[in-house]
Amino acid sequence: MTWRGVIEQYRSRLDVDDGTHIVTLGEGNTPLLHSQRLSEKTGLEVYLKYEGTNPTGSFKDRGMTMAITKAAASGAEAVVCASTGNTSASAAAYAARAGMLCVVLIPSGNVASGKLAQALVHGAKVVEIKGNFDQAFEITRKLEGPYPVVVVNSTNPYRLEGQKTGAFEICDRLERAPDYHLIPVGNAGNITSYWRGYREYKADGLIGSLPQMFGFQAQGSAPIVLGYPVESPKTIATAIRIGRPASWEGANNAASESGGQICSVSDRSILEAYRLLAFEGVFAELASSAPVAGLLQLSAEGRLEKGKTAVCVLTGHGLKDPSWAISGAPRPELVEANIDTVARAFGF
Ligand code: AN7
Repeated sequence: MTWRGVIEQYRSRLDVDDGTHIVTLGEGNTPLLHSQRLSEKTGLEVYLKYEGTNPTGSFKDRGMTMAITKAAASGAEAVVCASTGNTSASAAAYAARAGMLCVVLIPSGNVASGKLAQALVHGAKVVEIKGNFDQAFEITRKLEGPYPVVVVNSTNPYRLEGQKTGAFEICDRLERAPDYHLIPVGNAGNITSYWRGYREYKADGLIGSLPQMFGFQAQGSAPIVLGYPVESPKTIATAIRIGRPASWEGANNAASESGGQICSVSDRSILEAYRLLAFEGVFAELASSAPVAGLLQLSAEGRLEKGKTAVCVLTGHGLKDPSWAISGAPRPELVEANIDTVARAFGF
Protein backbone atom coordinates (compact mmCIF):
# COMPACT_ATOMS: atom_id res chain seq x y z
CA MET A 1 0.00 0.00 0.00
CA THR A 2 1.29 3.49 -0.72
CA TRP A 3 2.00 5.63 2.31
CA ARG A 4 -0.29 8.65 2.59
CA GLY A 5 0.82 10.08 5.92
CA VAL A 6 0.15 9.19 9.53
CA ILE A 7 -3.53 10.18 9.60
CA GLU A 8 -4.50 7.81 6.77
CA GLN A 9 -2.24 5.09 8.15
CA TYR A 10 -3.62 5.19 11.71
CA ARG A 11 -7.02 6.68 11.01
CA SER A 12 -8.91 4.36 13.35
CA ARG A 13 -6.73 5.58 16.24
CA LEU A 14 -7.03 9.31 15.49
CA ASP A 15 -10.12 11.42 15.87
CA VAL A 16 -10.55 12.67 12.29
CA ASP A 17 -13.98 12.57 10.66
CA ASP A 18 -14.42 10.84 7.31
CA GLY A 19 -15.23 13.99 5.34
CA THR A 20 -12.33 16.05 6.74
CA HIS A 21 -9.76 17.35 4.26
CA ILE A 22 -6.40 16.01 5.41
CA VAL A 23 -3.40 18.33 5.29
CA THR A 24 -0.39 16.07 4.85
CA LEU A 25 3.12 16.05 3.39
CA GLY A 26 3.42 12.26 3.63
CA GLU A 27 4.97 12.32 7.13
CA GLY A 28 5.83 9.22 9.15
CA ASN A 29 7.03 5.81 7.99
CA THR A 30 10.52 6.74 9.17
CA PRO A 31 13.33 4.17 9.33
CA LEU A 32 13.99 2.09 12.43
CA LEU A 33 17.69 1.45 11.97
CA HIS A 34 19.64 -1.21 13.84
CA SER A 35 22.87 0.28 15.20
CA GLN A 36 25.74 -2.19 15.04
CA ARG A 37 28.15 0.06 16.93
CA LEU A 38 25.83 1.07 19.73
CA SER A 39 24.71 -2.54 20.12
CA GLU A 40 28.33 -3.68 20.42
CA LYS A 41 29.16 -0.90 22.88
CA THR A 42 26.21 -1.61 25.16
CA GLY A 43 25.44 -5.32 24.74
CA LEU A 44 21.86 -4.37 23.89
CA GLU A 45 19.99 -4.54 20.61
CA VAL A 46 19.92 -0.83 19.80
CA TYR A 47 17.61 0.71 17.21
CA LEU A 48 17.43 4.32 16.04
CA LYS A 49 14.03 5.75 15.08
CA TYR A 50 15.29 8.28 12.56
CA GLU A 51 12.74 11.09 12.52
CA GLY A 52 15.02 13.30 10.43
CA THR A 53 13.49 11.73 7.30
CA ASN A 54 10.12 13.38 7.92
CA PRO A 55 9.14 15.99 5.29
CA THR A 56 10.46 18.97 7.25
CA GLY A 57 13.24 16.97 8.90
CA SER A 58 11.79 16.41 12.36
CA PHE A 59 9.19 14.47 14.35
CA LYS A 60 7.04 17.59 14.61
CA ASP A 61 5.38 16.71 11.29
CA ARG A 62 3.48 13.82 12.91
CA GLY A 63 1.64 16.21 15.18
CA MET A 64 1.48 19.09 12.72
CA THR A 65 -0.54 17.14 10.15
CA MET A 66 -3.17 16.66 12.88
CA ALA A 67 -3.03 20.22 14.26
CA ILE A 68 -3.23 21.90 10.85
CA THR A 69 -5.86 19.49 9.55
CA LYS A 70 -8.04 20.30 12.58
CA ALA A 71 -7.34 24.04 12.44
CA ALA A 72 -8.26 24.17 8.74
CA ALA A 73 -11.40 22.10 9.35
CA SER A 74 -12.49 24.58 12.02
CA GLY A 75 -12.18 27.43 9.54
CA ALA A 76 -9.10 29.00 11.11
CA GLU A 77 -7.07 31.20 8.79
CA ALA A 78 -3.95 31.64 10.89
CA VAL A 79 -1.80 29.58 13.23
CA VAL A 80 0.84 30.71 15.68
CA CYS A 81 3.65 29.01 17.57
CA ALA A 82 6.64 29.78 19.74
CA SER A 83 9.55 27.61 18.81
CA THR A 84 13.15 26.61 19.29
CA GLY A 85 13.01 26.00 15.52
CA ASN A 86 11.54 22.68 14.48
CA THR A 87 7.93 23.40 15.43
CA SER A 88 8.06 26.62 13.42
CA ALA A 89 9.59 24.87 10.40
CA SER A 90 6.85 22.26 10.48
CA ALA A 91 4.02 24.69 11.20
CA ALA A 92 5.16 26.95 8.35
CA ALA A 93 5.23 24.06 5.86
CA TYR A 94 1.86 22.57 6.82
CA ALA A 95 0.20 25.99 7.02
CA ALA A 96 1.52 26.77 3.51
CA ARG A 97 0.11 23.47 2.33
CA ALA A 98 -3.28 24.40 3.79
CA GLY A 99 -3.16 27.96 2.45
CA MET A 100 -3.12 29.40 5.95
CA LEU A 101 -1.08 32.19 7.48
CA CYS A 102 1.61 31.10 9.96
CA VAL A 103 3.14 33.43 12.52
CA VAL A 104 6.15 32.39 14.53
CA LEU A 105 7.84 33.69 17.66
CA ILE A 106 11.43 32.60 18.23
CA PRO A 107 14.19 33.34 20.74
CA SER A 108 16.72 35.60 19.03
CA GLY A 109 20.09 33.95 18.39
CA ASN A 110 19.06 30.50 19.51
CA VAL A 111 17.43 28.93 16.48
CA ALA A 112 19.54 26.85 14.06
CA SER A 113 19.89 28.45 10.62
CA GLY A 114 18.26 25.59 8.70
CA LYS A 115 15.12 25.80 10.84
CA LEU A 116 14.84 29.56 10.39
CA ALA A 117 15.37 29.10 6.63
CA GLN A 118 12.45 26.68 6.53
CA ALA A 119 10.03 29.01 8.31
CA LEU A 120 11.03 31.86 5.98
CA VAL A 121 10.90 29.93 2.72
CA HIS A 122 7.39 28.67 3.47
CA GLY A 123 6.25 32.26 3.92
CA ALA A 124 5.75 32.38 7.67
CA LYS A 125 5.82 35.74 9.40
CA VAL A 126 8.73 35.36 11.80
CA VAL A 127 9.27 37.59 14.82
CA GLU A 128 12.30 37.23 17.08
CA ILE A 129 12.10 38.24 20.72
CA LYS A 130 14.90 39.46 22.92
CA GLY A 131 14.28 36.59 25.27
CA ASN A 132 14.25 32.80 25.49
CA PHE A 133 11.80 30.13 24.34
CA ASP A 134 9.85 30.11 27.61
CA GLN A 135 9.13 33.82 27.29
CA ALA A 136 8.13 33.41 23.63
CA PHE A 137 5.80 30.58 24.58
CA GLU A 138 4.17 32.56 27.37
CA ILE A 139 3.36 35.39 24.96
CA THR A 140 2.12 32.97 22.29
CA ARG A 141 -0.37 31.32 24.62
CA LYS A 142 -1.88 34.71 25.39
CA LEU A 143 -2.46 35.49 21.69
CA GLU A 144 -5.15 32.83 21.33
CA GLY A 145 -8.45 34.32 22.42
CA PRO A 146 -7.94 38.03 21.78
CA TYR A 147 -6.59 37.35 18.26
CA PRO A 148 -7.92 35.07 15.48
CA VAL A 149 -5.13 32.48 15.67
CA VAL A 150 -4.84 28.83 16.70
CA VAL A 151 -1.79 27.90 18.78
CA VAL A 152 0.00 24.86 17.30
CA ASN A 153 2.52 24.29 20.05
CA SER A 154 2.24 20.92 21.78
CA THR A 155 -0.37 22.36 24.15
CA ASN A 156 -2.64 21.93 21.12
CA PRO A 157 -4.18 18.53 21.95
CA TYR A 158 -4.05 17.30 18.33
CA ARG A 159 -0.26 17.61 18.26
CA LEU A 160 0.24 14.93 20.92
CA GLU A 161 -2.36 12.72 19.26
CA GLY A 162 -0.46 12.77 15.98
CA GLN A 163 2.90 12.20 17.62
CA LYS A 164 1.81 8.95 19.25
CA THR A 165 2.01 7.35 15.78
CA GLY A 166 5.78 7.14 16.33
CA ALA A 167 5.17 4.50 19.01
CA PHE A 168 2.78 2.62 16.70
CA GLU A 169 5.39 2.47 13.95
CA ILE A 170 8.06 1.13 16.31
CA CYS A 171 5.74 -1.63 17.59
CA ASP A 172 4.52 -2.47 14.08
CA ARG A 173 8.13 -2.93 12.95
CA LEU A 174 9.43 -4.86 15.97
CA GLU A 175 6.13 -6.73 16.39
CA ARG A 176 6.45 -5.88 20.09
CA ALA A 177 7.41 -2.91 22.24
CA PRO A 178 11.09 -2.28 22.96
CA ASP A 179 12.31 -2.89 26.52
CA TYR A 180 13.79 0.60 26.77
CA HIS A 181 12.61 3.75 25.02
CA LEU A 182 15.04 6.70 25.09
CA ILE A 183 14.08 10.17 23.91
CA PRO A 184 15.16 13.81 24.24
CA VAL A 185 13.00 16.04 26.43
CA GLY A 186 12.41 19.74 25.82
CA ASN A 187 8.82 20.81 26.24
CA ALA A 188 8.13 17.14 27.09
CA GLY A 189 5.33 16.67 24.58
CA ASN A 190 6.95 13.86 22.65
CA ILE A 191 7.70 11.59 25.61
CA THR A 192 4.13 12.13 26.80
CA SER A 193 2.86 11.21 23.36
CA TYR A 194 4.98 8.08 22.91
CA TRP A 195 3.88 6.80 26.30
CA ARG A 196 0.27 7.33 25.28
CA GLY A 197 0.87 5.42 22.03
CA TYR A 198 2.48 2.44 23.75
CA ARG A 199 -0.29 2.26 26.35
CA GLU A 200 -2.94 2.38 23.65
CA TYR A 201 -1.36 -0.56 21.78
CA LYS A 202 -1.04 -2.50 25.05
CA ALA A 203 -4.68 -1.86 26.00
CA ASP A 204 -5.75 -3.22 22.61
CA GLY A 205 -3.57 -6.32 22.97
CA LEU A 206 -1.27 -5.38 20.08
CA ILE A 207 1.81 -5.57 22.34
CA GLY A 208 2.31 -7.69 25.44
CA SER A 209 4.51 -5.39 27.50
CA LEU A 210 5.40 -1.72 27.82
CA PRO A 211 8.86 -0.14 27.55
CA GLN A 212 10.65 1.66 30.35
CA MET A 213 10.65 5.32 29.32
CA PHE A 214 13.87 7.32 29.70
CA GLY A 215 13.86 11.02 28.83
CA PHE A 216 16.99 13.15 28.53
CA GLN A 217 17.40 16.84 29.15
CA ALA A 218 20.63 18.76 28.67
CA GLN A 219 22.43 19.41 31.97
CA GLY A 220 22.18 23.21 31.79
CA SER A 221 18.51 22.99 30.93
CA ALA A 222 17.12 20.23 33.08
CA PRO A 223 14.10 21.55 35.03
CA ILE A 224 12.36 18.19 35.34
CA VAL A 225 15.48 16.53 36.73
CA LEU A 226 16.00 19.40 39.18
CA GLY A 227 12.32 19.61 40.08
CA TYR A 228 12.01 23.36 39.47
CA PRO A 229 11.95 25.71 36.44
CA VAL A 230 15.26 26.97 35.07
CA GLU A 231 15.09 30.71 34.39
CA SER A 232 18.05 30.90 32.01
CA PRO A 233 18.48 27.48 30.42
CA LYS A 234 21.78 26.83 28.66
CA THR A 235 22.86 24.13 26.23
CA ILE A 236 24.40 23.79 22.78
CA ALA A 237 21.35 21.67 21.89
CA THR A 238 19.15 24.71 21.23
CA ALA A 239 16.11 22.59 20.30
CA ILE A 240 15.77 21.53 23.96
CA ARG A 241 16.87 24.78 25.56
CA ILE A 242 13.65 24.99 27.57
CA GLY A 243 13.36 25.87 31.24
CA ARG A 244 9.63 25.47 31.87
CA PRO A 245 8.28 22.47 29.92
CA ALA A 246 4.57 22.54 29.04
CA SER A 247 4.12 18.77 29.49
CA TRP A 248 6.19 18.50 32.68
CA GLU A 249 3.65 16.24 34.36
CA GLY A 250 3.30 14.03 31.28
CA ALA A 251 7.04 13.38 31.29
CA ASN A 252 7.08 12.58 35.00
CA ASN A 253 4.11 10.23 34.59
CA ALA A 254 5.70 8.41 31.65
CA ALA A 255 8.91 7.90 33.63
CA SER A 256 7.31 6.85 36.92
CA GLU A 257 4.53 4.65 35.50
CA SER A 258 6.98 2.79 33.25
CA GLY A 259 9.78 2.39 35.78
CA GLY A 260 12.02 4.72 33.78
CA GLN A 261 13.50 8.12 34.60
CA ILE A 262 14.10 11.66 33.37
CA CYS A 263 17.86 12.19 33.40
CA SER A 264 20.33 14.81 32.23
CA VAL A 265 23.35 14.53 29.95
CA SER A 266 26.24 16.96 29.51
CA ASP A 267 26.73 19.03 26.37
CA ARG A 268 30.07 17.27 25.90
CA SER A 269 28.45 13.83 25.90
CA ILE A 270 25.75 15.08 23.49
CA LEU A 271 28.47 16.21 21.08
CA GLU A 272 30.28 12.86 21.39
CA ALA A 273 27.05 10.99 20.64
CA TYR A 274 26.41 13.32 17.66
CA ARG A 275 29.80 12.40 16.18
CA LEU A 276 29.36 8.69 16.94
CA LEU A 277 26.04 8.63 15.08
CA ALA A 278 27.49 10.54 12.15
CA PHE A 279 30.35 8.04 11.83
CA GLU A 280 27.73 5.34 11.43
CA GLY A 281 26.08 7.29 8.61
CA VAL A 282 23.26 8.81 10.65
CA PHE A 283 23.15 12.62 10.73
CA ALA A 284 20.96 13.72 13.61
CA GLU A 285 20.88 17.12 15.26
CA LEU A 286 22.44 17.78 18.66
CA ALA A 287 19.20 17.49 20.66
CA SER A 288 18.52 14.18 18.95
CA SER A 289 21.88 12.88 20.14
CA ALA A 290 20.90 13.35 23.81
CA PRO A 291 19.18 9.94 24.11
CA VAL A 292 22.25 8.25 22.60
CA ALA A 293 24.45 10.03 25.15
CA GLY A 294 21.93 8.85 27.74
CA LEU A 295 22.01 5.27 26.47
CA LEU A 296 25.80 5.17 26.84
CA GLN A 297 25.61 6.75 30.30
CA LEU A 298 22.96 4.34 31.64
CA SER A 299 24.73 1.39 30.05
CA ALA A 300 28.07 2.39 31.64
CA GLU A 301 26.30 2.59 35.00
CA GLY A 302 25.06 -0.98 34.48
CA ARG A 303 21.43 0.13 34.59
CA LEU A 304 20.36 -1.54 31.34
CA GLU A 305 20.12 -5.32 31.10
CA LYS A 306 22.24 -6.81 28.33
CA GLY A 307 20.40 -8.52 25.47
CA LYS A 308 17.38 -6.26 25.83
CA THR A 309 16.03 -4.08 23.04
CA ALA A 310 16.41 -0.28 23.16
CA VAL A 311 15.03 2.35 20.81
CA CYS A 312 16.52 5.86 20.71
CA VAL A 313 14.35 8.45 18.98
CA LEU A 314 16.49 10.71 16.79
CA THR A 315 14.06 13.60 16.60
CA GLY A 316 15.61 15.88 13.97
CA HIS A 317 17.97 15.93 10.98
CA GLY A 318 21.59 17.06 11.35
CA LEU A 319 21.30 19.37 8.34
CA LYS A 320 19.10 21.66 10.43
CA ASP A 321 22.26 23.03 11.99
CA PRO A 322 25.31 22.43 9.80
CA SER A 323 27.49 24.80 11.83
CA TRP A 324 28.28 22.15 14.44
CA ALA A 325 29.25 19.59 11.82
CA ILE A 326 31.57 22.04 10.08
CA SER A 327 33.16 23.51 13.21
CA GLY A 328 34.17 20.07 14.44
CA ALA A 329 36.01 19.06 11.29
CA PRO A 330 39.16 20.31 9.51
CA ARG A 331 38.59 22.76 6.66
CA PRO A 332 38.76 21.22 3.16
CA GLU A 333 42.14 21.87 1.53
CA LEU A 334 42.08 24.22 -1.49
CA VAL A 335 44.41 23.09 -4.33
CA GLU A 336 45.09 23.75 -8.01
CA ALA A 337 42.73 22.02 -10.44
CA ASN A 338 44.91 19.15 -11.67
CA ILE A 339 45.16 15.45 -10.86
CA ASP A 340 48.62 15.56 -9.28
CA THR A 341 47.80 18.20 -6.67
CA VAL A 342 44.45 16.53 -5.98
CA ALA A 343 46.05 13.09 -5.57
CA ARG A 344 48.71 14.60 -3.27
CA ALA A 345 46.04 16.36 -1.20
CA PHE A 346 44.23 13.03 -0.77
CA GLY A 347 47.50 11.50 0.41
CA PHE A 348 47.69 8.91 -2.43
C1 AN7 B 1 15.00 17.95 17.49
O1 AN7 B 1 10.55 23.28 17.96
O2 AN7 B 1 10.23 22.63 21.31
O3 AN7 B 1 10.06 17.33 24.51
O4 AN7 B 1 9.79 24.56 19.52
O5 AN7 B 1 13.26 20.09 18.03
O6 AN7 B 1 8.36 17.25 22.69
O7 AN7 B 1 9.48 19.38 23.29
C2 AN7 B 1 11.47 21.38 19.76
C3 AN7 B 1 11.73 20.30 20.53
C4 AN7 B 1 13.56 17.11 20.76
C5 AN7 B 1 11.99 18.09 22.32
N1 AN7 B 1 14.28 17.08 19.63
O8 AN7 B 1 10.70 17.58 22.14
C6 AN7 B 1 10.30 23.50 19.14
C7 AN7 B 1 10.64 22.49 20.17
C8 AN7 B 1 14.18 18.07 18.72
C9 AN7 B 1 13.33 19.14 18.96
C10 AN7 B 1 12.72 18.15 21.04
C11 AN7 B 1 12.59 19.21 20.16
P1 AN7 B 1 9.56 17.90 23.23
